[in-house]
Amino acid sequence: MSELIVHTFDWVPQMPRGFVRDIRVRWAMEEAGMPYRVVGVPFRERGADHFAHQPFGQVPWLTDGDISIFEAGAILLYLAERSENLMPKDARGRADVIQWAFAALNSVEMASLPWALFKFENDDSQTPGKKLLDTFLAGRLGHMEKVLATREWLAGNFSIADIQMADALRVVDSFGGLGEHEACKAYVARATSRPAFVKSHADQMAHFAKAD
Ligand SMILES: N[C@@H](CCC(=O)N[C@@H](CS)C(=O)NCC(=O)O)C(=O)O
Repeated sequence: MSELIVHTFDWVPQMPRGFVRDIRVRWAMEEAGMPYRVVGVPFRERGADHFAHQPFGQVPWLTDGDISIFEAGAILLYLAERSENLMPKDARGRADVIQWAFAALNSVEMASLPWALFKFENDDSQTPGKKLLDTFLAGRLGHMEKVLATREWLAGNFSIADIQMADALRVVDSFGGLGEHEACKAYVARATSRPAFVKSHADQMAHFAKAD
């Protein structure tokens, strides 16, 4: 493996700090004990080189020598192939992690992110569209509550599935949106008290503060 470099913005406004997606990549590499470096790319002026690595002009992307990979979920899978701290090697264990990693993105975050975007905008309107979103999220949380009431981590040991699921739920929790879902709240607290998360979060906050 060559040097792992995670690319994130050189600066972002206060609001998304602590939630910028490079945190998932940092968290995974910290859990795996993989050495890495963080490179900041311009937030305001996104050039052709940025789009060559990340076609939506977003962050993060990871480089590993001449391999460049975008989408936090894809990056986590890429890293997980290299560390059993992130995903087991056996077929059953891998399948379990992969299904939950996708569920985090495509079943839970699909509801939690749009819900959180309204919160980021301080929009507590009760339009029919917003009510639909509240109901959509409540449904997903209800199912996750049952799952998380019976297990510590989603797929046996802690894995990339937990990084994604905990991060997708954490943003809801930060706005008090987990409500009475005690198992979801306990899961987020458990995941975010891991030293790898604590360090990643502190490092991301310091990275953006440096450019203020
Ligand atoms: N699906 C992408 C989403 C990445 C994403 O939303 N990145 C945000 C930062 S958290 C971003 O770059 N926002 C700037 C923009 O969309 O212009 C991933 O998971 O990597």
